[in-house]
Amino acid sequence: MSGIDYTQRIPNNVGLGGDVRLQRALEKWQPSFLSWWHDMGPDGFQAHNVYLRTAVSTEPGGWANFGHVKMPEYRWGIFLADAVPDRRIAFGEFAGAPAWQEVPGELRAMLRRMIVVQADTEPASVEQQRRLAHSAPSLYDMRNLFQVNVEEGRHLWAMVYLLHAFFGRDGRDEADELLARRSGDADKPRILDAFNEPCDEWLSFFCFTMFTDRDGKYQLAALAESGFDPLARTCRFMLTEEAHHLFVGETGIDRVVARSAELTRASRNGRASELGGIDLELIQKYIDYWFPYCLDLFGGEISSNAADMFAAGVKGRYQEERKYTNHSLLGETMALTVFEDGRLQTRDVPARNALNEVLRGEYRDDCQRAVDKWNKTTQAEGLRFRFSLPSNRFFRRQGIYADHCFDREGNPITRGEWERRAIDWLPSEAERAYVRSLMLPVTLPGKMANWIGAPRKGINGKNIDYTYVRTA
Ligand code: BYC
Ligand code: FE
Ligand code: FE
Repeated sequence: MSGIDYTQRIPNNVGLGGDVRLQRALEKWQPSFLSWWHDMGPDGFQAHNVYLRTAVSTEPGGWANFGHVKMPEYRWGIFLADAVPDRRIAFGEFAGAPAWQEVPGELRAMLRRMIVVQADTEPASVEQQRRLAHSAPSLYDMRNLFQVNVEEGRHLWAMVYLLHAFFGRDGRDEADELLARRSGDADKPRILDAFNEPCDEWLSFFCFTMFTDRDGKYQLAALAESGFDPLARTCRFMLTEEAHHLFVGETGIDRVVARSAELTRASRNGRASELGGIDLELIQKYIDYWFPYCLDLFGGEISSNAADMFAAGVKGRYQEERKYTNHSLLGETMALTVFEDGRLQTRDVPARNALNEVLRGEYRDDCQRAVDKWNKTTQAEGLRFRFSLPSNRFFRRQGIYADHCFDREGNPITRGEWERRAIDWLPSEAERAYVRSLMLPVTLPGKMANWIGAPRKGINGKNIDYTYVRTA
């Protein structure tokens, strides 16, 4: 056991080399992680050399070391963003007190639950994406998929570090459970709904990294405000990696839009599918499918959990310290649109109970910014087609709208009407089958599948036709 150079094998800035208890816990968990990665990580490409970025330190540039590696040999590290000297809790009942370096006893269950929910999404996404490489539209895209996958693996490590280092026996049990649940499994599913949805073709992958990883950004940012300092610092570091995942999703969709627009113009009937592309209307349907799933990830519009977490100083708002001045919210209210007595009406809710909705609002604005960009792309192609986001009430399965039916604009409709019209809004089986039929692998360096445009540039200064993935 001793004699292992921990800085080499598990790059870290948490003093792993000098912490025998933590070493023991991680040494037990690591083989299970590797066997999970082997079984549930990218299928069929474990022996390939992939041009990946590895974080080896938190120094400037240290988190972005590039080189070809085999994924099972990736050095999954444990990093906290630099400590803020004399950091204070910024919000809630304990505002002004020194940030916690250990878990306060009375907040133990709440913090553990939160860390487990966050942790669970990381391996879940790898499982959802495990077969995608077989149909990658280019080597560039395949590499980006693998980059996202290994980093979600590292995010799991980051959360498991917290469980092992701060939660004793039950933390270790939770860490084991994280490798036992499986995305989409009937008996042991992942915790949150969107992480049990299949993601088996690339249009869904781009929607996932655009919309689902973006939920990750906002949740991580809210946890980066936490009074529990190790959690805050872990999340701050994870956010540096997350930016690339969001880039993959946003520009991925933009490249599909650009190609679809080009094919639409070239076609005789004004449809990209005539020339083997994806119709713009169908891209909109995929957005309308994934976006509501991701709105669900923010939890209920009215939530006592959210109120408790804010009061306890465990989970703040997006940029709590920078953007807000009132960090208590006691006595404040927020107006929400609710569906009661058969109609939409406005109701004032205690502000702390509406915090999921506040975060969801920030998220929606960010998604709208991306939609506006895609619309610049269709406009530049001279097309009138414009994308939009559906109402926050459309197609929800969590929160106050979940038990009612609404059309895409958010107007209440009957269940019968929903069943008749859903097919106009969401991808049909035939449309999904069509998208899947386009997903033929393209592995010649620099070449792109017909349904997607080329990226503007390659990775880390390399050309687009660089061999980002190669056989050993
Ligand atoms: N599916 O009070 P409520 C990422 C449960 S993504 C299933 O309304 P709360 C990533 C809820 O647990 C970021 N269940 O909600 C992205 C609660 O159950 P209990 C992940 C759901 O608790 C891509 C009950 O319903 N991080 O990192 O205020 C790739 C009532 O809930 C769902 C986090 O989520 C759902 N969608 O908020 C890789 C941060 N929604 O407690 C990675 C940590 C709600 O009654 N999590 N429920 O048994 C949280 O902050 C909160 O738990 C939630 C829910 C925002 C998820
Ligand atoms: Fe992640
Ligand atoms: Fe991510």
